[in-house]
Amino acid sequence: FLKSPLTAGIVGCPFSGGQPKAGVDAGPLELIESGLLDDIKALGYEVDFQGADTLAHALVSDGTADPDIGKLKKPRLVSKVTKELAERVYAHSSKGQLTVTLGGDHSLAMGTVSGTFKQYPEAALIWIDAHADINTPLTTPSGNLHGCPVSFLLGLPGTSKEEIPEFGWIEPVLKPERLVYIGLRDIDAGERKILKEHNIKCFSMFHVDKYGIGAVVEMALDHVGRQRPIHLSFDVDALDPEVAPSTGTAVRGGLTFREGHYITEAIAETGRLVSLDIMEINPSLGHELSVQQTVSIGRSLVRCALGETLL
Ligand code: Z70
Ligand code: MN
Ligand code: MN
Ligand code: MN
Repeated sequence: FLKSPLTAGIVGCPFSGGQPKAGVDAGPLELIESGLLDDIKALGYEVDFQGADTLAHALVSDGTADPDIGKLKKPRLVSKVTKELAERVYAHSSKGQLTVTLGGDHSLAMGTVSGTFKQYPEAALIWIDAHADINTPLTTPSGNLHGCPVSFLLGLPGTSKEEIPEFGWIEPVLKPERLVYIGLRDIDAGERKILKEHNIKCFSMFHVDKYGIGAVVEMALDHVGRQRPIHLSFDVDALDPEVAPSTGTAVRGGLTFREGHYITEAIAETGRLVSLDIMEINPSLGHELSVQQTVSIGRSLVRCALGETLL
């Protein structure tokens, strides 16, 4: 799917508006400053990078008020930023680049997945997370849009143009059978119902323990189909908090360092990765060592997804 010379299109998204904690917007710059671009070049990729603040202009408030819509918080801001992001991701994808989006909170996936699937309508979405992020405007307990991106991409009830015109630009590009989760362990009641109703394949931490990460990734790839382009959306809170502490909603009992990396390596091995998100690194949470550790793991996940450990 990708054109040679292999080029990584890097999109930095300093955005925190999909959740309440400040600081997650500093994730992209920390990743870049730690040397991520040189890492990627060292792997043999050309790098197409527009700046750690690619979306900065979209983040500048134009002064219009953004009251809640139902429970949803900052809906217009999230919509505006993710729409812009979708266009950026599509611009990279349509040039045959492997797009790497650095978040920012996970509401950004409304944009990344929209942009990727515009170029690759038959793609599969592999979502690595402690959370399912599949709440709808009707089910969300928190109103935080980082808990909702998947429902908009699937076009679930409550997300349609008619019901919420503010997000009318999002096309329901995703089919439930092309979506698979790994790492889940904190699901809301409404989400559980949606996952069941739509028969969405979920590998929770129970399954990782039961089958081992190797078998889980094989089953995940079998489920979505082995010939499809892959969008990998990686929320670092899928990892255990002892491994990646600097994130907004840490949940105990997550993926080990190796399990997290194994996922990215196995997907690199397929040769079908077209788009990667690294989300929810918050450098303002935890002590300096925690932050270093979390940024460093974000960076190594990108390297592994781009093939570092394949010989
Ligand atoms: C909860 C909600 C969430 C990330 C927390 C939490 C969602 N299900 N996602 N942290 N990354 O508010 O909808
Ligand atoms: Mn998430
Ligand atoms: Mn999460
Ligand atoms: Mn939340």
